[in-house]
Amino acid sequence: MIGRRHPGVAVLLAGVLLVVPGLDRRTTVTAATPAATDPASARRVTLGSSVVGFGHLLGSGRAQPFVTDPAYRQLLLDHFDGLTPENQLKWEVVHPVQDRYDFGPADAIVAFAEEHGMPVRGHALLWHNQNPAWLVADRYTDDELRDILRDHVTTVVGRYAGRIGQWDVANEILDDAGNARSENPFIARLGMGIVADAFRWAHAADPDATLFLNDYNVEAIGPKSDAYLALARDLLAEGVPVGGFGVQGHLALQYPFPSTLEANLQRFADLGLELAITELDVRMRLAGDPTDTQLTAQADIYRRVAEACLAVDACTSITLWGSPDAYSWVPGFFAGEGAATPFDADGTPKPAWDALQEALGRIE
Ligand code: 9MR
Repeated sequence: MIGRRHPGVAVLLAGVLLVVPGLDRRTTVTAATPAATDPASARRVTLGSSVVGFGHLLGSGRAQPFVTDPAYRQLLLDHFDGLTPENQLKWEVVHPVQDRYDFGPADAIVAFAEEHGMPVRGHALLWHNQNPAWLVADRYTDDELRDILRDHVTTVVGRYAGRIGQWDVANEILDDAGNARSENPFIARLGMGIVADAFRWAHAADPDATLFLNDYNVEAIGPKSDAYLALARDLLAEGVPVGGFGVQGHLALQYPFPSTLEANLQRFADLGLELAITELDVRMRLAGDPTDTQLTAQADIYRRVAEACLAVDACTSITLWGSPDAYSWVPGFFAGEGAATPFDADGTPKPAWDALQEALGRIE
């Protein structure tokens, strides 16, 4: 259904199954017994993790923990309800050659998730990064490029129809000023109309999947989130099947907390969209191990994000990006920063994990 108001998370009795829109179509998530007096436990927000390291072509030295590290797979099972392939559904992995798709890495994760009753988010169909050389070689006519995208969206979404409940269809398509991102190879050539096409093709391939716009630096109310709000409103007015807005949540101790997060989520919810925190992590500058002060401040940020999501009925999931710290993308991208996930390098929970659990009403 287009632009529908999601019903929120159905609240049933303690210990029975709760329904998470979009993420629950083939699986339900067993609820922990909520404390009757705790408002945070009035509904369950799906807590997901990205799955790192398997099938990622860039960064050749990278570990492949999903394949090689049983402790990592156990961490996923012990702590998370759902999974997002971190790199395995990006073009460079899933569509490395024009006439060949490689679904092996994504299939392995989706099968693992299904085996364990974990819903899967799909990431990402239209993005400016991690595109294979053949795609960005600029040797196609506009019509050919459009056909290539249609084939990709149709094939990838179609393969997982009924199995991947949410897709980040358009990822990071606006810059920080709120303008169309010129590095996006499809938008650069075909204009913003291609975004609507991508949503329509994805919807045709899996009418039940919830289709998201997704970006970073959109946690707070500001020029970029304003532009997304306007874009979402326009797309919905045109009947484009946008169903959700994903706020990535790559936060850092050294920057102010986005204190308008809840209000920002709510205004997208008011359009009828589902909300998700899609890539949460909280990095910090390090000189050795994190200090207790840093760990406490980090825990506070995780807690505040969870509280903001819980405060908005249409916010149904929080995905942590790349837990544990050993497998986080952060140190490779921000020199001198790290410790961004709620689990230290060997998978031991940090104060941030307890704070997140408390905020979500999963522990007292
Ligand atoms: O975590 C991903 C990392 O392994 C990749 O090397 C990187 C390449 O661009 O992408 C990372 O994930 C990104 C996500 O797909 C989109 N939002 C920003 C994330 C962090 O860069």
